[in-house]
Amino acid sequence: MKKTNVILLLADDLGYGDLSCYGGVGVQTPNIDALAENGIQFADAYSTSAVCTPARYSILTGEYPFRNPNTHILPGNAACIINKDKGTLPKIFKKAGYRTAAIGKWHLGLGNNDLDWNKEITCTPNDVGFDYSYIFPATNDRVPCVYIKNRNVDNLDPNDPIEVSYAAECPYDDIPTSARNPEMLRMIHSHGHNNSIINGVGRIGFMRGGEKARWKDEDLSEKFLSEVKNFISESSEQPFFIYYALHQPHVPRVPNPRFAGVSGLGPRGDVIAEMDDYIGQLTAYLEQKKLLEDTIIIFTSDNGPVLDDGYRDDAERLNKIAQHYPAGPLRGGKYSKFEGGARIPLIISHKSHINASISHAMVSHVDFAASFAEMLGIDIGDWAVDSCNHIDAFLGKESKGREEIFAESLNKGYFLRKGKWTYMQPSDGAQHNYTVNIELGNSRDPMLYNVAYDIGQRNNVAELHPDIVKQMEQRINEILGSDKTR
Ligand code: NG6
Ligand code: CA
Repeated sequence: MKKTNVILLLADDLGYGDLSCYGGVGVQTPNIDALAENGIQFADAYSTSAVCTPARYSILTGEYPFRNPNTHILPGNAACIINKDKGTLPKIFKKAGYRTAAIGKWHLGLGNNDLDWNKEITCTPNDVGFDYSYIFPATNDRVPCVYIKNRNVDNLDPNDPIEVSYAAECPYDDIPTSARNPEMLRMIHSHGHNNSIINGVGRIGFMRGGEKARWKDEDLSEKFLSEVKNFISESSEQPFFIYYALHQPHVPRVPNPRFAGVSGLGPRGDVIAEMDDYIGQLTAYLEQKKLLEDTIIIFTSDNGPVLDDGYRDDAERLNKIAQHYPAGPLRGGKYSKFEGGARIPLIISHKSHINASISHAMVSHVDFAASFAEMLGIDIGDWAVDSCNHIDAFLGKESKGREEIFAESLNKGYFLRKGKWTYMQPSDGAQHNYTVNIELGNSRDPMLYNVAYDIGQRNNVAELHPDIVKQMEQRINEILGSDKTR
């Protein structure tokens, strides 16, 4: 019998309160809700970081981000931070005979410090365990705004080579920038995002050339889904694993015109509706191919939500009017050490195999590697040193997950959850980031919350429980000083 296919859908900056099945007010995500109707919806699932690159690093390697000093938000021309000989999630699937693909956002770097966009790229997803890849390099707000197919920029005209720079000043005097050509902008930045103008939107970084290869934000969803469908249709002989990294609702939020205005929440709500629609199309395609019952679909997000992440797209005002709180009941959001930073939605769906339920098992993205290895009967040896097998919790056969959750905020502040307690290490640094309007969870005093009944982290009870504070602090240091936690 052919093994069960796995599709891992990873949204970008989608919050714990952004789905209707998670109780999100003012949003409708019927297709994602339908996944939950055939699956387990996790209430206590976490990524390992409140920002993207480190969170994705853990999903793919089964390691906490602190083990790799390069796990910070990468520029679009960064080198690949996953070593070629590292054990990875896709390699586990490959060992078990799967075809593997990475489609969508990458943001883990490309090349080996030798990146030339006009040549074959020496390190791409294809070097870390994927048979096929169709990605954009970093984020949708960072240059270069092109697709990479396996090892090359797709649709590159050799007579129009690409140059990319992340210098503070624009090194090219013949390209449009937000400073020089504000008349070309159709979306105004609130912070950053004032370098190259691509498709009417200011980006981070400068890019010259590659006109024909540039994506249109409006077309990203269609392009990625068609790549996913092609990969599925070419995989009839073998089971497949697809890492499908959606770009929504990360900024800039530019939906296809079909979705403009549909949500009433402005572009952020519209791109969530767009994402949901494409997930519905994916499910319909699997059903049509008679593959839905042979495919585990995982839906999750890399980190918590943000409203104003650098463009004036009216998200704050419209969400407030609709009383839509992207982080749901959680405090903080993207970048933060509060729960809103790394507690994320997670749904694992497998039609006809899983009875729908809500799970309170504590689970972490870092465990995908060891858990799927167990499911596939693969010995991971000394790979994925922080990844533990919780496949039964993931598939709803067990109500208990991990003993502890360990994750980091933007500037590598750490928090540890054990049972009902979430402890946040003291740190210097701003308490509030006023540009994104998020509480960062930095405090010179230790913070301890009983999240079982104070999910919104309103009562810091550290002073009442010095013994627990001490144990939690010790455990964080033990983890940070260890070679492995598995
Ligand atoms: C920040 C960007 C933000 C976003 C983030 C990465 C500015 C002012 N802000 O530096 O817009 O791109 O990086 O997001 O440039 S992530 O989800 O990929 O981690
Ligand atoms: Ca993200």
